[in-house]
Amino acid sequence: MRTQLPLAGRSRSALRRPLQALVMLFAVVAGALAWSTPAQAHGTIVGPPTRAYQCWQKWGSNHTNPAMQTEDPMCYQAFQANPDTMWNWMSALRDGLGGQFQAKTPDGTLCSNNLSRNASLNKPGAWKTTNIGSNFSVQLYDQASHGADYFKVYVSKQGFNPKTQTLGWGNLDFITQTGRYAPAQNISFNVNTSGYSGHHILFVIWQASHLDQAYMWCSDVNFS
Ligand SMILES: [Cu+2]
Repeated sequence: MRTQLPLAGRSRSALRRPLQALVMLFAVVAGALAWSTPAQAHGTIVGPPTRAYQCWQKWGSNHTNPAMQTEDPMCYQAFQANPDTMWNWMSALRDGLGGQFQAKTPDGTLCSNNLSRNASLNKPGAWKTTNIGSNFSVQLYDQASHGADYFKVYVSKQGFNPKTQTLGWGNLDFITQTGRYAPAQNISFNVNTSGYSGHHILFVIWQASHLDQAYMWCSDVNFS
């Protein structure tokens, strides 16, 4: 037995090298997946941009700029509360709501989709607005191409003030529910409204098609 040990040792180390290479390759692939998965998993409304997406677009590559505090206090407080809200602008989702959006989303948590990690998005204040007309298009960018069972679109009532009031279901006018959309990275649809002026919250629910997975967001718009 003893005389065979050196031979056994050699063959073991000869085996170890390809095994080590395989382990390293696996680690590299797993690391790449860990980085790319959050950024490719889901989507958001990019037009008019949702609160987190707009803050990510405007400040994501410049989020340590002290000017944000005075130029854009709402994005500033969101970054202070949790930068992950912006990095994961595509991940404002909950599974298994069964269409019970109102029952499972308390007043004051609509803009965060009742996700505590995104609570900063519910804060009233001077969120930057996107100018739109009474007829406008809503654009979803979905890196995962889930498709849509439907979108539900609401606009905050005329007289509701997003700068001072927290959004609840009673503050919304239901505008429309769309039909189904096939899986695609970009989905857009038109919305017709009337009677709105000034700063409103556009509230959109996306019921994705691959699972019972619901997204909710607020976009700040200025009807002009
Ligand atoms: Cu997804």
